[in-house]
Amino acid sequence: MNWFLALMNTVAVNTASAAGKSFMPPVGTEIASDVDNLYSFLLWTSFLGCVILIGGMIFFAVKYKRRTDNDKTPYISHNMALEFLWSFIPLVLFLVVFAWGWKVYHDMRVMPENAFEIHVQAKQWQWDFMYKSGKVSTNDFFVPVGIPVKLVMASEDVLHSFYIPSMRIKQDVVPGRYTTLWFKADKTGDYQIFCTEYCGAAHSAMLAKMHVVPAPDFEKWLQENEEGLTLAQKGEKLYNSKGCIACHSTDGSVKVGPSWKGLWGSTGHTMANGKSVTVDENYIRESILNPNADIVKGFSAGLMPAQQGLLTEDQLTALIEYIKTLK
Ligand code: HEC
Ligand SMILES: [Cu+2]
Repeated sequence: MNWFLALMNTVAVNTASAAGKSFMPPVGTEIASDVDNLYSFLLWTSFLGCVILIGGMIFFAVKYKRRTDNDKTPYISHNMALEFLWSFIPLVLFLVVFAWGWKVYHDMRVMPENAFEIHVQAKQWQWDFMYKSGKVSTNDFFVPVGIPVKLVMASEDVLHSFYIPSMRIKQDVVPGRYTTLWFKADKTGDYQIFCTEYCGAAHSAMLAKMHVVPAPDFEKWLQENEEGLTLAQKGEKLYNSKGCIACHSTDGSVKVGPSWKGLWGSTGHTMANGKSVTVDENYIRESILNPNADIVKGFSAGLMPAQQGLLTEDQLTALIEYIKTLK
Protein backbone atom coordinates (compact mmCIF):
# COMPACT_ATOMS: atom_id res chain seq x y z
CA MET A 1 0.00 0.00 0.00
CA ASN A 2 2.91 2.37 0.68
CA TRP A 3 4.02 2.61 -2.94
CA PHE A 4 0.44 3.51 -3.84
CA LEU A 5 0.28 6.37 -1.32
CA ALA A 6 3.67 7.63 -2.47
CA LEU A 7 2.48 7.65 -6.08
CA MET A 8 -0.73 9.47 -5.15
CA ASN A 9 1.29 12.04 -3.25
CA THR A 10 3.55 12.72 -6.23
CA VAL A 11 0.54 13.09 -8.54
CA ALA A 12 -1.18 15.43 -6.10
CA VAL A 13 1.85 17.66 -5.53
CA ASN A 14 2.54 17.93 -9.26
CA THR A 15 -1.09 18.73 -10.09
CA ALA A 16 -1.14 21.38 -7.39
CA SER A 17 1.98 23.11 -8.59
CA ALA A 18 0.81 22.89 -12.20
CA ALA A 19 -2.55 24.39 -11.20
CA GLY A 20 -0.75 27.18 -9.37
CA LYS A 21 1.72 27.97 -12.14
CA SER A 22 1.37 26.99 -15.74
CA PHE A 23 -1.94 25.14 -15.81
CA MET A 24 -4.11 28.22 -15.27
CA PRO A 25 -3.64 31.57 -17.10
CA PRO A 26 -2.04 34.34 -14.98
CA VAL A 27 -4.35 35.95 -12.44
CA GLY A 28 -5.27 39.52 -13.38
CA THR A 29 -8.05 40.45 -10.94
CA GLU A 30 -9.36 39.70 -7.48
CA ILE A 31 -12.27 37.85 -9.08
CA ALA A 32 -9.80 35.64 -10.94
CA SER A 33 -8.31 34.41 -7.65
CA ASP A 34 -11.85 33.92 -6.26
CA VAL A 35 -12.65 31.75 -9.28
CA ASP A 36 -9.39 29.82 -8.90
CA ASN A 37 -10.00 29.17 -5.19
CA LEU A 38 -13.46 27.84 -5.87
CA TYR A 39 -12.11 25.74 -8.72
CA SER A 40 -9.36 24.30 -6.52
CA PHE A 41 -11.89 23.48 -3.83
CA LEU A 42 -14.00 21.61 -6.39
CA LEU A 43 -10.96 19.84 -7.75
CA TRP A 44 -9.68 18.72 -4.35
CA THR A 45 -13.02 17.64 -2.90
CA SER A 46 -13.70 15.66 -6.10
CA PHE A 47 -10.25 14.13 -5.85
CA LEU A 48 -10.79 13.21 -2.22
CA GLY A 49 -14.23 11.81 -3.01
CA CYS A 50 -12.73 9.78 -5.82
CA VAL A 51 -9.98 8.37 -3.57
CA ILE A 52 -12.43 7.46 -0.81
CA LEU A 53 -14.86 5.85 -3.25
CA ILE A 54 -12.48 3.96 -5.54
CA GLY A 55 -9.99 3.29 -2.73
CA GLY A 56 -12.79 1.97 -0.51
CA MET A 57 -14.09 -0.21 -3.31
CA ILE A 58 -10.68 -1.79 -3.95
CA PHE A 59 -10.03 -2.19 -0.21
CA PHE A 60 -13.34 -4.00 0.40
CA ALA A 61 -12.99 -6.14 -2.71
CA VAL A 62 -9.66 -7.41 -1.42
CA LYS A 63 -10.63 -7.66 2.24
CA TYR A 64 -13.92 -9.48 1.73
CA LYS A 65 -12.88 -11.62 -1.21
CA ARG A 66 -14.60 -15.01 -1.13
CA ARG A 67 -11.89 -17.43 -0.06
CA THR A 68 -13.59 -20.83 0.19
CA ASP A 69 -16.85 -22.27 -1.07
CA ASN A 70 -18.15 -22.22 2.51
CA ASP A 71 -17.77 -18.43 2.90
CA LYS A 72 -21.22 -17.02 3.60
CA THR A 73 -22.12 -13.37 3.03
CA PRO A 74 -23.55 -11.97 6.29
CA TYR A 75 -27.01 -10.46 6.08
CA ILE A 76 -26.88 -6.69 6.64
CA SER A 77 -30.12 -4.74 6.13
CA HIS A 78 -28.98 -1.15 6.71
CA ASN A 79 -26.86 1.18 8.81
CA MET A 80 -28.56 4.37 9.88
CA ALA A 81 -25.44 6.28 10.93
CA LEU A 82 -23.54 5.47 7.73
CA GLU A 83 -26.47 6.28 5.44
CA PHE A 84 -27.02 9.58 7.20
CA LEU A 85 -23.37 10.57 6.91
CA TRP A 86 -22.95 9.71 3.25
CA SER A 87 -26.00 11.83 2.44
CA PHE A 88 -25.37 14.67 4.84
CA ILE A 89 -21.67 15.31 4.16
CA PRO A 90 -22.15 15.61 0.37
CA LEU A 91 -25.21 17.81 0.98
CA VAL A 92 -23.11 20.21 3.06
CA LEU A 93 -20.36 20.18 0.42
CA PHE A 94 -22.82 20.95 -2.39
CA LEU A 95 -24.43 23.76 -0.40
CA VAL A 96 -21.01 25.26 0.31
CA VAL A 97 -20.21 25.16 -3.43
CA PHE A 98 -23.60 26.70 -4.22
CA ALA A 99 -23.21 29.60 -1.77
CA TRP A 100 -19.59 30.19 -2.73
CA GLY A 101 -20.37 30.10 -6.46
CA TRP A 102 -23.30 32.44 -5.98
CA LYS A 103 -21.07 34.94 -4.17
CA VAL A 104 -18.40 34.93 -6.89
CA TYR A 105 -21.01 35.15 -9.67
CA HIS A 106 -22.72 38.03 -7.86
CA ASP A 107 -19.42 39.95 -7.63
CA MET A 108 -18.89 39.34 -11.35
CA ARG A 109 -22.31 40.47 -12.48
CA VAL A 110 -23.05 43.52 -10.31
CA MET A 111 -21.63 46.48 -12.20
CA PRO A 112 -19.84 49.05 -10.06
CA GLU A 113 -21.54 52.47 -10.19
CA ASN A 114 -18.52 54.61 -11.02
CA ALA A 115 -16.82 52.30 -13.52
CA PHE A 116 -14.98 53.66 -16.54
CA GLU A 117 -17.13 52.77 -19.56
CA ILE A 118 -15.81 51.43 -22.82
CA HIS A 119 -17.90 50.26 -25.78
CA VAL A 120 -16.94 46.97 -27.39
CA GLN A 121 -18.16 46.10 -30.86
CA ALA A 122 -17.77 42.63 -32.27
CA LYS A 123 -17.95 41.81 -35.93
CA GLN A 124 -16.67 39.03 -38.16
CA TRP A 125 -13.79 38.89 -37.27
CA GLN A 126 -12.47 41.68 -35.11
CA TRP A 127 -12.99 43.59 -31.89
CA ASP A 128 -13.46 47.37 -31.95
CA PHE A 129 -13.04 49.30 -28.73
CA MET A 130 -14.75 52.70 -28.63
CA TYR A 131 -13.84 55.15 -25.90
CA LYS A 132 -16.04 58.07 -24.85
CA SER A 133 -13.28 60.45 -25.91
CA GLY A 134 -13.92 59.38 -29.50
CA LYS A 135 -10.87 57.16 -29.75
CA VAL A 136 -11.44 53.88 -31.54
CA SER A 137 -8.99 51.01 -31.52
CA THR A 138 -9.18 47.64 -33.20
CA ASN A 139 -7.91 44.46 -31.53
CA ASP A 140 -5.83 46.53 -29.09
CA PHE A 141 -7.63 47.11 -25.86
CA PHE A 142 -6.08 49.68 -23.53
CA VAL A 143 -7.30 49.94 -19.94
CA PRO A 144 -6.01 51.73 -16.84
CA VAL A 145 -4.74 49.59 -13.95
CA GLY A 146 -6.64 49.60 -10.64
CA ILE A 147 -9.78 51.29 -11.99
CA PRO A 148 -13.05 49.38 -12.46
CA VAL A 149 -13.86 49.15 -16.18
CA LYS A 150 -17.34 48.43 -17.52
CA LEU A 151 -17.79 47.11 -21.04
CA VAL A 152 -20.97 47.78 -23.00
CA MET A 153 -20.88 45.27 -25.83
CA ALA A 154 -22.74 44.94 -29.12
CA SER A 155 -22.41 42.74 -32.18
CA GLU A 156 -22.80 43.94 -35.74
CA ASP A 157 -23.51 40.51 -37.18
CA VAL A 158 -23.59 37.15 -35.42
CA LEU A 159 -23.19 35.84 -31.91
CA HIS A 160 -19.69 36.30 -30.47
CA SER A 161 -18.34 35.91 -26.96
CA PHE A 162 -15.81 38.16 -25.26
CA TYR A 163 -13.37 36.27 -23.08
CA ILE A 164 -10.33 37.44 -21.08
CA PRO A 165 -8.96 34.28 -19.44
CA SER A 166 -6.65 36.17 -17.06
CA MET A 167 -9.62 38.12 -15.70
CA ARG A 168 -11.73 34.91 -15.60
CA ILE A 169 -14.61 36.77 -17.23
CA LYS A 170 -16.62 35.89 -20.30
CA GLN A 171 -19.83 37.21 -21.80
CA ASP A 172 -21.79 36.56 -24.98
CA VAL A 173 -22.00 39.50 -27.39
CA VAL A 174 -25.42 39.20 -28.92
CA PRO A 175 -26.74 40.94 -32.04
CA GLY A 176 -29.69 43.21 -31.29
CA ARG A 177 -28.93 44.09 -27.68
CA TYR A 178 -26.23 45.27 -25.33
CA THR A 179 -24.55 43.01 -22.83
CA THR A 180 -22.18 44.16 -20.10
CA LEU A 181 -19.11 42.96 -18.29
CA TRP A 182 -16.80 44.52 -15.72
CA PHE A 183 -13.40 43.94 -14.19
CA LYS A 184 -10.68 45.73 -12.30
CA ALA A 185 -7.20 44.86 -13.53
CA ASP A 186 -4.76 44.53 -10.64
CA LYS A 187 -1.52 44.28 -12.57
CA THR A 188 -0.11 46.02 -15.61
CA GLY A 189 0.81 43.83 -18.54
CA ASP A 190 -0.52 42.34 -21.75
CA TYR A 191 -3.30 39.75 -21.71
CA GLN A 192 -4.92 37.67 -24.43
CA ILE A 193 -8.56 38.15 -25.47
CA PHE A 194 -10.48 35.45 -27.33
CA CYS A 195 -13.80 35.09 -29.10
CA THR A 196 -15.26 31.93 -27.56
CA GLU A 197 -18.40 31.47 -29.62
CA TYR A 198 -17.94 29.90 -33.03
CA CYS A 199 -18.73 32.77 -35.42
CA GLY A 200 -17.60 31.64 -38.86
CA ALA A 201 -14.52 30.89 -40.92
CA ALA A 202 -11.99 33.14 -39.14
CA HIS A 203 -13.41 32.64 -35.65
CA SER A 204 -10.12 31.29 -34.33
CA ALA A 205 -8.33 34.42 -35.58
CA MET A 206 -10.75 36.75 -33.78
CA LEU A 207 -8.18 37.70 -31.18
CA ALA A 208 -7.32 40.88 -29.36
CA LYS A 209 -4.67 41.99 -26.87
CA MET A 210 -5.50 43.74 -23.66
CA HIS A 211 -2.90 46.24 -22.46
CA VAL A 212 -3.22 47.15 -18.80
CA VAL A 213 -1.23 50.35 -18.28
CA PRO A 214 -0.76 52.91 -15.46
CA ALA A 215 -3.49 55.58 -15.42
CA PRO A 216 -1.25 58.46 -16.68
CA ASP A 217 -0.05 56.35 -19.63
CA PHE A 218 -3.65 55.48 -20.37
CA GLU A 219 -4.63 59.17 -20.42
CA LYS A 220 -1.75 59.86 -22.76
CA TRP A 221 -2.75 57.01 -25.06
CA LEU A 222 -6.36 58.28 -25.10
CA GLN A 223 -5.18 61.67 -26.31
CA GLU A 224 -2.88 60.37 -29.08
CA ASN A 225 -4.28 60.78 -32.62
CA GLU A 226 -7.56 61.94 -31.21
CA GLU A 227 -10.15 62.01 -33.95
CA GLY A 228 -11.60 65.30 -32.80
CA LEU A 229 -15.14 64.55 -31.75
CA THR A 230 -16.07 62.68 -28.60
CA LEU A 231 -18.71 59.95 -28.82
CA ALA A 232 -21.27 62.31 -27.29
CA GLN A 233 -20.41 65.04 -29.81
CA LYS A 234 -20.84 62.57 -32.66
CA GLY A 235 -24.21 61.73 -31.13
CA GLU A 236 -25.17 65.39 -31.01
CA LYS A 237 -24.34 65.73 -34.71
CA LEU A 238 -26.57 62.74 -35.48
CA TYR A 239 -29.33 64.24 -33.33
CA ASN A 240 -29.35 67.11 -35.83
CA SER A 241 -28.56 65.31 -39.08
CA LYS A 242 -30.94 62.37 -38.54
CA GLY A 243 -33.82 64.69 -37.73
CA CYS A 244 -34.38 63.64 -34.12
CA ILE A 245 -34.26 67.36 -33.28
CA ALA A 246 -37.64 67.88 -34.97
CA CYS A 247 -39.47 65.94 -32.28
CA HIS A 248 -37.08 65.74 -29.29
CA SER A 249 -35.71 68.65 -27.26
CA THR A 250 -32.69 68.51 -25.00
CA ASP A 251 -33.85 71.26 -22.61
CA GLY A 252 -36.89 69.60 -21.07
CA SER A 253 -39.52 71.15 -23.33
CA VAL A 254 -42.01 68.72 -24.88
CA LYS A 255 -42.29 68.63 -28.66
CA VAL A 256 -43.92 65.83 -30.67
CA GLY A 257 -41.88 63.39 -28.59
CA PRO A 258 -40.55 63.48 -25.02
CA SER A 259 -37.51 65.57 -24.20
CA TRP A 260 -34.21 63.73 -23.79
CA LYS A 261 -33.25 65.85 -20.80
CA GLY A 262 -32.98 63.75 -17.65
CA LEU A 263 -33.99 60.63 -19.59
CA TRP A 264 -30.81 58.66 -18.92
CA GLY A 265 -30.85 56.55 -15.77
CA SER A 266 -34.39 57.43 -14.67
CA THR A 267 -35.84 54.46 -12.83
CA GLY A 268 -39.59 55.01 -12.78
CA HIS A 269 -40.05 55.83 -16.48
CA THR A 270 -43.74 55.15 -17.19
CA MET A 271 -45.12 53.65 -20.38
CA ALA A 272 -48.61 54.11 -21.83
CA ASN A 273 -49.57 50.61 -20.69
CA GLY A 274 -48.68 51.47 -17.08
CA LYS A 275 -45.43 49.51 -17.08
CA SER A 276 -42.47 51.27 -15.51
CA VAL A 277 -38.96 50.81 -16.89
CA THR A 278 -35.39 51.71 -16.00
CA VAL A 279 -33.72 53.73 -18.74
CA ASP A 280 -30.51 51.92 -19.65
CA GLU A 281 -28.67 51.25 -22.91
CA ASN A 282 -31.04 48.49 -23.95
CA TYR A 283 -34.16 50.57 -23.33
CA ILE A 284 -32.86 53.46 -25.45
CA ARG A 285 -31.67 51.10 -28.15
CA GLU A 286 -35.13 49.53 -28.40
CA SER A 287 -36.87 52.93 -28.30
CA ILE A 288 -34.82 54.10 -31.28
CA LEU A 289 -34.85 50.99 -33.44
CA ASN A 290 -38.38 49.87 -32.68
CA PRO A 291 -40.33 52.78 -31.10
CA ASN A 292 -43.62 50.90 -30.96
CA ALA A 293 -42.20 48.27 -28.61
CA ASP A 294 -42.75 50.66 -25.70
CA ILE A 295 -44.81 53.85 -25.96
CA VAL A 296 -43.95 56.55 -23.45
CA LYS A 297 -46.95 57.60 -21.34
CA GLY A 298 -48.64 60.72 -22.73
CA PHE A 299 -47.33 60.28 -26.29
CA SER A 300 -48.79 58.69 -29.37
CA ALA A 301 -47.66 55.53 -31.06
CA GLY A 302 -46.78 55.50 -34.73
CA LEU A 303 -45.25 58.98 -34.83
CA MET A 304 -41.61 58.19 -34.44
CA PRO A 305 -40.05 56.64 -37.54
CA ALA A 306 -38.40 53.33 -36.66
CA GLN A 307 -34.66 53.52 -37.19
CA GLN A 308 -34.08 49.79 -37.62
CA GLY A 309 -31.63 49.41 -40.52
CA LEU A 310 -31.09 53.18 -40.76
CA LEU A 311 -28.48 53.57 -38.02
CA THR A 312 -25.22 51.68 -37.69
CA GLU A 313 -24.10 50.25 -34.35
CA ASP A 314 -21.55 53.08 -34.11
CA GLN A 315 -24.19 55.74 -34.63
CA LEU A 316 -26.49 54.11 -32.09
CA THR A 317 -23.68 54.09 -29.54
CA ALA A 318 -22.92 57.75 -30.22
CA LEU A 319 -26.59 58.75 -29.81
CA ILE A 320 -26.81 56.87 -26.52
CA GLU A 321 -23.62 58.51 -25.27
CA TYR A 322 -25.12 61.90 -26.19
CA ILE A 323 -28.34 61.13 -24.30
CA LYS A 324 -26.23 60.10 -21.28
CA THR A 325 -24.78 63.62 -21.10
CA LEU A 326 -28.22 65.33 -20.96
CA LYS A 327 -28.61 65.14 -17.19
C1 HEC B 1 -41.70 62.51 -36.03
C2 HEC B 1 -41.28 62.71 -34.68
C3 HEC B 1 -40.06 61.91 -34.17
C4 HEC B 1 -38.81 61.83 -34.73
C5 HEC B 1 -38.30 62.43 -36.02
C6 HEC B 1 -38.02 61.05 -33.79
N1 HEC B 1 -38.79 60.67 -32.72
FE1 HEC B 1 -38.15 59.64 -31.11
N2 HEC B 1 -40.04 59.65 -30.35
C7 HEC B 1 -41.12 60.28 -30.91
C8 HEC B 1 -42.29 60.04 -30.11
C9 HEC B 1 -43.72 60.56 -30.39
C10 HEC B 1 -41.88 59.27 -29.01
C11 HEC B 1 -42.75 58.77 -27.87
C12 HEC B 1 -43.54 57.56 -28.28
C13 HEC B 1 -42.72 56.31 -28.26
O1 HEC B 1 -42.23 55.94 -27.20
O2 HEC B 1 -42.56 55.70 -29.32
C14 HEC B 1 -40.43 59.04 -29.20
C15 HEC B 1 -39.64 58.32 -28.31
C16 HEC B 1 -38.27 58.25 -28.40
C17 HEC B 1 -37.43 57.72 -27.38
C18 HEC B 1 -37.87 57.23 -26.02
C19 HEC B 1 -37.95 58.45 -25.15
C20 HEC B 1 -38.43 58.21 -23.76
O3 HEC B 1 -38.72 59.21 -23.07
O4 HEC B 1 -38.50 57.07 -23.33
C21 HEC B 1 -36.14 57.79 -27.85
C22 HEC B 1 -34.88 57.37 -27.12
C23 HEC B 1 -36.21 58.37 -29.16
N3 HEC B 1 -37.51 58.65 -29.47
C24 HEC B 1 -35.09 58.56 -29.97
C25 HEC B 1 -35.15 59.14 -31.24
C26 HEC B 1 -34.02 59.31 -32.11
C27 HEC B 1 -32.60 58.85 -31.78
C28 HEC B 1 -34.45 59.93 -33.21
C29 HEC B 1 -33.64 60.34 -34.43
C30 HEC B 1 -32.92 59.28 -35.10
C31 HEC B 1 -35.89 60.15 -33.06
N4 HEC B 1 -36.27 59.66 -31.83
C32 HEC B 1 -36.69 60.75 -33.99
C33 HEC B 1 -41.11 61.02 -32.08
C34 HEC B 1 -40.04 61.19 -32.92
CU1 LIG C 1 -16.47 35.86 -32.88
